[in-house]
Amino acid sequence: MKNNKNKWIFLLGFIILSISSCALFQGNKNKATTSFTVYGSCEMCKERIETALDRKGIQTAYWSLEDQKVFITYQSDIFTEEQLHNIVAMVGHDTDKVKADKIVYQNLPGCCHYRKEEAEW
Ligand SMILES: [Cu+2]
Repeated sequence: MKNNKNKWIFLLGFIILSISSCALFQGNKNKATTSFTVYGSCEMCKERIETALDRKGIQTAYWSLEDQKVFITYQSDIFTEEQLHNIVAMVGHDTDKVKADKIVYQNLPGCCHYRKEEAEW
C-alpha cells in the first residue's frame, strides 16, 4: 500500500517536471546566437558596445578586443541580425555590415578611435 503511494508521488513529480521543462523549451524557442566583426580599440569600447546591447531580448553580449568580434545570444523574434549591427553602429562602432556615423565616431574619446585612415582624430 505504501509502495503504491510512493509510485503516485513519483508519477506526479514526473508530470510536473515534464510540464516545466516543456515551458522552458518554449521560452527558448526563438533563441539565436550570432557573432560578427565589430571594430574597437580599448576597454571603454568594450563597455560601450556591451552596454548598447544590454537590452530586453538580448541574453548575452560579449565583445572581444583581441578578436574584434562580438558574440550575442538573442531572441530572434525580437531582433534581426541587421538590427544588432545597427545598435552597435549607432554608438560609434563599425561592424562588417554597418558603418558608424562620422559625427558619432568623431565624438568618441581619443583612445577609442580605431579607424586607421582617420588617425588625426
Ligand atoms: Cu575605446
